[in-house]
Amino acid sequence: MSSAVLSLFSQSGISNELLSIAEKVASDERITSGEGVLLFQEGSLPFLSVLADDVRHKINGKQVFFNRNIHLEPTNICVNHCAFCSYRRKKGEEGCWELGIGDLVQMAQDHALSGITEIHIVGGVHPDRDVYFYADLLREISKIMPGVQLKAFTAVEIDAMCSFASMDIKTGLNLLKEAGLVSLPGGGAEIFDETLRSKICPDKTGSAEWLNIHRTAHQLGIPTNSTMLYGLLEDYTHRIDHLERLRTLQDETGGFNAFIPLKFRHYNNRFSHIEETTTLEDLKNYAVSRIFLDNIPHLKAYWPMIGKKVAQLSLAFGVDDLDGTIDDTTKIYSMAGSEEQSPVATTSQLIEMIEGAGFIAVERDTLYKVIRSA
Ligand code: V47
Ligand code: SF4
Repeated sequence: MSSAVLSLFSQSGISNELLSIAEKVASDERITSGEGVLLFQEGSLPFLSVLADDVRHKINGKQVFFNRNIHLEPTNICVNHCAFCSYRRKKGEEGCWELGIGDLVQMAQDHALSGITEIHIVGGVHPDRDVYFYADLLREISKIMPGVQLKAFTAVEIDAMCSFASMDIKTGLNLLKEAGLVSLPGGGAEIFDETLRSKICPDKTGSAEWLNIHRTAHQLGIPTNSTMLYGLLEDYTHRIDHLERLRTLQDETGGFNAFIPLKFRHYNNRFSHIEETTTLEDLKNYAVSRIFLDNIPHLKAYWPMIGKKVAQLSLAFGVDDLDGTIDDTTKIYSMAGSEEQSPVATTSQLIEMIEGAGFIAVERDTLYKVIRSA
């Protein structure tokens, strides 16, 4: 951020506190939790956009990443009862599914010629499926698609599948790594504040254990993503507390590739009475996340959750990654009411979204190795 921009800020009548945050960001100084909360409370959208763009520029320049991927969702049968979930079903209930290894391998095979570089695998916590089952699944997919990277299983699924096999997390992650696991997705983090967590997902893996599973993955050389579910009961101090816990772990391990804010979608779940956040709030949340998480390289707008239009807008608020082509292979967000009811994006659509916003489109693999830059 140039000194001209800083002097414009100082002439614009913003408070000394906000000006001091802008100066810190300009000189690569980390902001405190209190300053993060203040940005949420008092930062105007144009102000936040300038600061977030400054941070994204220093880390990623004008590059915006995307990849070619599909999702596999082995089952929506789940032992947990997260109150925000529109997707979970009980065994035998209408609308439940449980796909076997053969079905899932066939679904992967159906995309073998489409040029995908990643398969993202997440689902419910099925009571009868342990880490050996999922290692077999990874092994079978790797056999037929050896060049495709497998980003699979939230920390919540890892926790349960290892415990069902009476295996510790480190041994379980090593088994999955040997079977082809390349990275963990960021799901299951929800909101780390323990009081809120007990209200929205009481039986899920706790916050400390979620962080510990990611720490163990990083120590084993498995990079991971991170998420935050927002727009559900929390206030700004809870969001900053969540970001602070991620920033602290990242200082320790450096293993997080990306942070993905997940907007609460309210269709057909136990929190349907809660209004969804506004687009303004979503953009503010991207910007403050970018400014606060100075040590996580990528900020992703997951378009099947937020919609393509807002995903494109978010590029002006620090976002540098739009995720992938998806090819209509995920149901989590369509079942929760996203405007993207059959999420598909061609590579040319993603490139148009990125270039249309004035950035350079870069196709990446799961680990952010550049495949192709426009
Ligand atoms: O953990 C479930 C969230 C997550 C709702 O790592 C909901 O690249 C909002 O983590 N409203 C799973 N959110 C999805 C996920 C993810 C998605 C895309 C990319 C990556 C990545 C990770 O979905 C769950 C939960 O936080 N979720 N229901 C809902 N109604
Ligand atoms: Fe199960 Fe995941 Fe839904 Fe929670 S969010 S009920 S863990 S499928």
